[in-house]
Amino acid sequence: MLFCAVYSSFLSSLLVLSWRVRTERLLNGVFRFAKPPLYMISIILPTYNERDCIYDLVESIENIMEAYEYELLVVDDNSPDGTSDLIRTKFEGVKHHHLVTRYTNRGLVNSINEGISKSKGNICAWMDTDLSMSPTLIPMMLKQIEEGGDLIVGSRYIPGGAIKGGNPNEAFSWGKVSTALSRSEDSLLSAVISKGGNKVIKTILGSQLNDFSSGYFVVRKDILQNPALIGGIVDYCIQFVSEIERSGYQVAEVPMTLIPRRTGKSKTSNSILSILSIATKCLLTACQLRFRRGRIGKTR
Ligand SMILES: Nc1nc2c(ncn2[C@@H]2O[C@H](COP(=O)(O)OP(=O)(O)OP(=O)(O)O)[C@@H](O)[C@H]2O)c(=O)[nH]1
Ligand SMILES: [Mg+2]
Repeated sequence: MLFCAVYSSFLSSLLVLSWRVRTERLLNGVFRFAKPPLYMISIILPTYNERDCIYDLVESIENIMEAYEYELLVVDDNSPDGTSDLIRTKFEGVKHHHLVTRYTNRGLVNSINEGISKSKGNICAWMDTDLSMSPTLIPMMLKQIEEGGDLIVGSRYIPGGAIKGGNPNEAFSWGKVSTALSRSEDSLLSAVISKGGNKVIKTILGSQLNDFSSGYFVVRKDILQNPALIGGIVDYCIQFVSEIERSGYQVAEVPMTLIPRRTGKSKTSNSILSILSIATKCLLTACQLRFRRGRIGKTR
């Protein structure tokens, strides 16, 4: 009698166990693609006098990133226009939204570096905060990371991308460039130098990439150096992407179309002198990298 009871309870346990294993397998199969990704993304938003843009940008990121585990870090250089005050109010009580107000060492690169060092995610992203770069690219860039990418770059100079005010569906022509420029405050000189300069830098470095002055990145944090970024407002990008590419990491580009600034002021002047000075700095940076370390392709 006792033997029968023990035997039947053993049999029923076996049945329950096999049913559980089967159900788990089935559920895993069905929900394999619905599983939340095993990462957290820190979105760093460097700001200087972007009071009229940053609120809308934060709101659209909140909508786009609803399904992801993420944190927001607005890094503001104590903007006189009160960007920090606005964001402090907006972020009140929101657990994963942080405001970093900086009072010393002003600058875009220092701000992004501080955002990275304060971030808790294992993936970092940053972009301009004047609404010129669409946050809708983030999920696309994360997908590339999920597929094995280490650094993903928003790129104007690949098919599907376009300069400020441009139409990504139109083939390149200088006529189209002039239409695009009429929609933005950029000059023809800056457009020519940017497009031509990026080609020259690609050749100097022997890189697979096409946009070395993008400013829109998603990257695995464990591959970053400390400090992650070195250089000025534009040339830091060259050093950053080329060093990561040279180290043998997977770097990919996704097409990006820049949207003309609708409010606020540009921090990079459009004067001929300033454009030429930035271009010279970028060229020197590329040459230094090339002669210090050789062509990217050759070191692999
Ligand atoms: N924290 C911080 N952010 C900055 C600083 N300078 C610029 N930024 C931010 O860096 C981004 C790029 O600056 P922009 O003024 O848009 O420069 P740009 O894209 O060359 O110029 P536009 O033609 O106006 O788009 C923006 O999000 C700025 O708010 C700075 O000194 N500190
Ligand atoms: Mg901008």
